[in-house]
Amino acid sequence: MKKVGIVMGSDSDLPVIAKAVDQLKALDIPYEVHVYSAHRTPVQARDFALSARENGFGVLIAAAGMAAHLAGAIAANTTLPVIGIPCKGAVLDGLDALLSTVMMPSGIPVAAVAVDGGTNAALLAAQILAVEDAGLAKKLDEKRAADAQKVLDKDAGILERL
Ligand code: RP5
Repeated sequence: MKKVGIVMGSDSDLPVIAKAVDQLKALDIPYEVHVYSAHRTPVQARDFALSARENGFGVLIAAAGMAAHLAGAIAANTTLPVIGIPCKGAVLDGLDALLSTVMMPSGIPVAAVAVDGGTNAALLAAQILAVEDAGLAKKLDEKRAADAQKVLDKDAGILERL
């Protein structure tokens, strides 16, 4: 199976990345994690993106906060699918990172998930890999069914809680 490459702009983004890693582990998807910043280590971020396809990655996740250019900078240097996670910062509640991540110029797409959306980033990466992987697609179907059942169980018990 192709690997998922996860890059965060700072280790302060780790709580968001942990959610993505947990989800990838639950689906037995191989991954690598790196701290590369679009601003503080632009050469390493660029080199990682440029070599990602030949290094066995199938999809990349990039998480950053504030002026969150990481996902865009990664996407500029690869045609692998790139999923951006805008991370909540101290000042603007993640709106800064959300807009920085999602407002990409035509020609360089980034698939942005919600602010701090580590779980969905991993699930979207899994769905991309599952296009060519029937076993992974089955696991995703089973997870959807299990998640739906949890909601149905809550529905069945909701009156008792009122
Ligand atoms: C961004 O700036 C990082 O992705 C992080 O979300 C934010 C703050 O970084 P630190 O100052 O905590 O290293 O580049």
